Amino acid sequence: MKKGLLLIDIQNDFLPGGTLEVPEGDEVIPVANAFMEQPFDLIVATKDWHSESHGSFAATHGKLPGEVIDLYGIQQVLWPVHCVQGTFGAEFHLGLHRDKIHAVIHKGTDPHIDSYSAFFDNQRRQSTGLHELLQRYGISHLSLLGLATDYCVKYSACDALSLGYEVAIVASGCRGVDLRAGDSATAFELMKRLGATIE
Ligand code: VGL
Ligand code: ZN
Repeated sequence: MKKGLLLIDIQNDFLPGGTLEVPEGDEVIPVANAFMEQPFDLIVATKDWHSESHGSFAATHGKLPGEVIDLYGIQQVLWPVHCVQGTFGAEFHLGLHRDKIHAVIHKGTDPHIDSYSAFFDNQRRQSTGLHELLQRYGISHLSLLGLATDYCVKYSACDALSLGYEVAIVASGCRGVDLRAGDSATAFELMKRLGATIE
């Protein structure tokens, strides 16, 4: 049984002071660092990695963050500009022990579609390459933590479960956006109902 650790979007823009700051987002960093000391067979981190004027940005549409639009046939919550490729906001937090990370998966690069999941875009058309990578290393068990519980962690966990992985969510290493109060709690419930363990 081979175990992988998946660190979701621990990037400056999702941390306090960032453009899409997740409340208490910085509290996941020590948890991530401690987990990276455990004997995982593969440690993968994702980066939300948007083009300028990405379709998920409110400014791209002259709208305000929080509005919901139809983006090429699917509902899209509009966000502040965040994690633009090559900017400081898209970098991992400096306190994250990046030397322990074996591979980085970029997602959300296509300007026309968002990608909350670490595996596929929101229409499940394009793979990010993560599943192929995990298969190559024979990984069957995944521990997940990072940002944000109610978006990228949730979507990544759901895809991992549907792909047949055993999934453990490290709750102490996750924080949510909670646009609506309770979104993160609902996300934990959903992940559990679909078969993840919450630890
Ligand atoms: C995320 C909103 C927009 C996330 C990414 O990492 O959860 N949320 N882009
Ligand atoms: Zn994003």
